Amino acid sequence: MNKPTLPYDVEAIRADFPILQQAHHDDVPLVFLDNAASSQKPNLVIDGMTNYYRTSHANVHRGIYQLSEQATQLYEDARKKVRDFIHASSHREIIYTRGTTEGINLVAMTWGRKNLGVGDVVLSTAMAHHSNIVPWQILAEEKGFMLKFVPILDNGTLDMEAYRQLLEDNSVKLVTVVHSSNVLGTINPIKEMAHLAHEQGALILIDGAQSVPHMPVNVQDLDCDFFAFSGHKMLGPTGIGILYGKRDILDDMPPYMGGGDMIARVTLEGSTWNDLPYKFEAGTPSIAPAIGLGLAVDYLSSIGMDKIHQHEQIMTEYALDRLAEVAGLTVYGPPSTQKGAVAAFTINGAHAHDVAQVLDSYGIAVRAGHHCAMPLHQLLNVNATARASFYLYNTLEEIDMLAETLEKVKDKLIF
Ligand code: 7TS
Repeated sequence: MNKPTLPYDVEAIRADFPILQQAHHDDVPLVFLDNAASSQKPNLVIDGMTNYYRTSHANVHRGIYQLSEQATQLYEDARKKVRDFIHASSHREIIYTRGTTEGINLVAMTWGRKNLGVGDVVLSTAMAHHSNIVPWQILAEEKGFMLKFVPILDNGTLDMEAYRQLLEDNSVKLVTVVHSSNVLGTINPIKEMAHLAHEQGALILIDGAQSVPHMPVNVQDLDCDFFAFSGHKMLGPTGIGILYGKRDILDDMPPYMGGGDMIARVTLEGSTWNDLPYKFEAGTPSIAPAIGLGLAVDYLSSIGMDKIHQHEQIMTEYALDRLAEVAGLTVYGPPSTQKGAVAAFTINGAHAHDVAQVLDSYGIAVRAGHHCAMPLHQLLNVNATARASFYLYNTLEEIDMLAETLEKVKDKLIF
C-alpha cells in the first residue's frame, strides 16, 4: 500500500518523548497505541514541572512573599493559555478540575442539583463514557428527573432525527454529549446539537476528553454551555483537567466543594463565595500539574492543532485500510472522514483481551475491554473490543506493524 504524506516530521516529534525511546519487554521498540486512555509526555512538560518544583514551588493565592507570587503567576498563566487554546472569552470561565470526570460531576452536583427535578429530562447518548452516565444516574435518584439517551445508527453516528424528536417535548433541561467517542471515534455535530438544544431552552455540556487533544476547539463557536476535558490525554500530567462554562451560568451556580480559597468571607453563621473561577476551586490546587498542562498547550500549539488533526485523519484512514486487509477483523464506528484517531475492533474467534496480550508481547500497547462504555458495547453486541488509538507521535510504520502483527496474533489464537 502506498504511504500517504504526513503534514510534519514525526521523527522530530518522537525525539521529544523520552518514553518512546525505550525498549519494551527489554528488547522490542514500544509501539504505543493507547492514547485514548492517556498520552505520553514530552520533555517540555516533564522538565517544566520538575523545574517548577526545583525553583518556584509555594502555595498559590496566599503568599505575600516572592516565591508564592511566582507560583501563582505560573499557575494563572497556565489558565490563560488554556483560555486561549479553547477560545474562551475569559479566564474566569476556566475552572481547574482533576479531569473530565470531575468536570461532569461538578456540573451535575452544582448546576444539576439546583436546576433539575421531577418532570425534567437530561439527555445523554448511547455512546457516552461512564463518566457521562453515572453522575446523572446518581443525581436522578436524588432529584427524580429522567435520564434519556440519544440512540445511535448502525454506522456509529448519532441518530439526529431521534435527537430532534427527544428535544421536542420541552422537558429536556440539559443535553450532555461526547464530542468524539472513545470507542467508535465518531465526531458528533456539536454545533448543530447545541443550536437545537438552545432552541428548546436546554443547556448543553460537551465531554471533550477525546476532542481537545486532537483537533482545534473553539467553545464560543460551538456555543456550548459547559465543556470538560482532561490534561493527561493531551500531553499533560494526570490530576488536572478543565471545566469551561459560560460565565453567567457559572455565576449562577452554587459551589462544588467548600474550603479554603473558594470563599469571600466566612463567619460562624455563614459564608459568601469568591469570584469565578475560584468559587469552584476549594483547597490547595494541583499547582504543578496545572503548569504542566500549560506547557502541554504550548507544545501542541507550537505544532498547530489543525496539523495534528490532519496527521491523525491520515493515520486513521491508513489504519482502517490496513485493518480491512486482516480477514475476520471488524472495526466499529463510522468511516475515517467522520472519525477521530480510534480503531476499536474484534477478531472472529479471538477474545479482545487475548489479542491485546499477544500484541503486547510484540511491544504493541493497545487497550482491551469495554473502555468505560459498557452500554455501547451491549448495543454493539460484544463483550469487549481491542482498541488502537493514535496521536501526534505515531507513525504509518507503527500501523503497518499493528496490521502485520495481528496476522501473527491470529495464528497464535485461532485454531
Ligand atoms: N470521556 C471520554 C470520552 C473519555 O474517553 C474518558 C476517558 C473520560 C471521559 C474520562 O476521563 P478522565 O480523565 O476523567 O478519566 N477515557 C478512557 C479510555 O477510553 N480509556 O481509558 C480512559
